Amino acid sequence: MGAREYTIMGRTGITLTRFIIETQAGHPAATGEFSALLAQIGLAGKLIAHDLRRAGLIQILGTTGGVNVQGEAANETFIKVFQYSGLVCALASEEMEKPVQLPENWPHGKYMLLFDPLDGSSNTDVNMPLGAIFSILRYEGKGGLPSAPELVRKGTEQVAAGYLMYGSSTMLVFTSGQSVNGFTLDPGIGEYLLSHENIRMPARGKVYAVNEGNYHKWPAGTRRYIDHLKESDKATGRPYSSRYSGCLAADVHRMLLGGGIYLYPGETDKPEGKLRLLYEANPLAMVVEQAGGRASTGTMRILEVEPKALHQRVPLLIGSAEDVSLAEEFIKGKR
Ligand code: FBP
Repeated sequence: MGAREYTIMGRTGITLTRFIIETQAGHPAATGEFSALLAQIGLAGKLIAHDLRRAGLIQILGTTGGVNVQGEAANETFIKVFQYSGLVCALASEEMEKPVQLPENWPHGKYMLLFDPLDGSSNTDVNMPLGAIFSILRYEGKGGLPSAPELVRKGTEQVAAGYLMYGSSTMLVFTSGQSVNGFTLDPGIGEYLLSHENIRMPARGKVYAVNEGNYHKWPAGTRRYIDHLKESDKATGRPYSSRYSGCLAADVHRMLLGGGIYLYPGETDKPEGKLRLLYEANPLAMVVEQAGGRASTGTMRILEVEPKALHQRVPLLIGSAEDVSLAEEFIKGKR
């Protein structure tokens, strides 16, 4: 069931809160903690969207003296929304070297939240799409707060993941391991309404997103794959169109709805690429896989990558299953 005009009839158009309650009803053991956590992410999204919409007006330009003001502001918002929420026992941001210090003598939840507070930072002062990406893990440890190494977990251990997208409208898209659903913020009522129910990704697309400015830094297999996409061949829908927004969340959102592939490949002198495994690749890989797509390093499934460090980077190929499989063949030198 793809995206469709949301109406009040049927499930589309229902509020995020009702959707979460209905989903929770299917989990008798649910304590409501997870629902509250998702609702808090929605709140962070509303607050940041509000700031971003006014940014141009109050002249809060993206970079002042090299400091990513909006990235820091978004980071602060996530921390304010969660630090005293009692919903998490660990909070780690892509913007911070170490996890956020949570107050000791304060109630904690059983979830660990890893987040990229403002994705697409190069878009901040040019009014182009921005996003935020989140990954949710359950802490199984006994008592006390998890240490930083306990956040370094394989993508397959995520219990939920998703992203916020600040485009022409603000959207929250997430999965908790079953379907992928998208909610659009109706600023008039300040509510997220279900607008994209049970998103299924087309098996193959017609667009690709990559920073071709790095072409000469790529290994031969990656270059051959991008060349292949640009050759003319009606039967395979080539040439593909190039669509690179500078915001990973926005590009993946496009692929989720219309198919295609986003790549931030490894480079000959930087084989691990640019993107962060725990904050960017793992959560988006969970979303895309639940929608029928694939996410790979070029040689292995992103969610199977054994992480070694909180801020480790990983090459990322993500999108329609057939497109990612073909890209892997080129990168593995089979084509
Ligand atoms: P940030 O988290 O620092 O924004 O980096 C991620 C990102 O901005 C992605 O959103 C985007 O796809 C990519 O980096 C753009 O990188 P480049 O400018 O090197 O193409």
